[in-house]
Amino acid sequence: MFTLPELDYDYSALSPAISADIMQLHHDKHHQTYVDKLNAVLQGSPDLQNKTIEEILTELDSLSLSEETRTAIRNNGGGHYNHSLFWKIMKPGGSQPSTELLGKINEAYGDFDTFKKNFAQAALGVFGSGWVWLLPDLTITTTANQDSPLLDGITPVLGLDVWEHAYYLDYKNVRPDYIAAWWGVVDWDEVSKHLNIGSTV
Ligand code: MN3
Repeated sequence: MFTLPELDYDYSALSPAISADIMQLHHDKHHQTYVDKLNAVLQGSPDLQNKTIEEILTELDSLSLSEETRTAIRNNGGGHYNHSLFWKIMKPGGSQPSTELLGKINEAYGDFDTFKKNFAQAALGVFGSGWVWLLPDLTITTTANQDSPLLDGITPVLGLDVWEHAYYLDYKNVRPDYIAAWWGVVDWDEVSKHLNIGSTV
């Protein structure tokens, strides 16, 4: 059975970038619902119950399941995995990218601001609900709904939730302001960890 992971910080700790109201609703209601629905659908698939969520999503296309079950796992398992990563790559006050990580980003994008502009542009290009991701090769991609890059066998290193439930209470429909504020709570040391590179600034 999957469980809702505890946050490493208080609901109010990411404010004003993300308010306590959003964090509580997002974690306690939205994420909990993905976990509950995932567990409910796995009741009918005992062979999947000992797998990690990463394994389930990576193998999903090749598993012998009804389309209804596959879709329910894709949505709710994706929701569980995506949000679990999202909470981890944020921390109060954020952190700066290490010299090594910055070097890699500069190599790929020219400079950090250009990277951020590209990432924000991708986030603004998500029509409706979805996510924007940074992948291990430092490319940026987006997914719809709760689809995870893991469905393609790729473990993301950074993700931004651009569903309206992630920002509407604080920013109404102004997604660019949410994205701009979110940079201030990104924990780049955690991103470095996912990339297996040093986290010393
Ligand atoms: Mn969400």
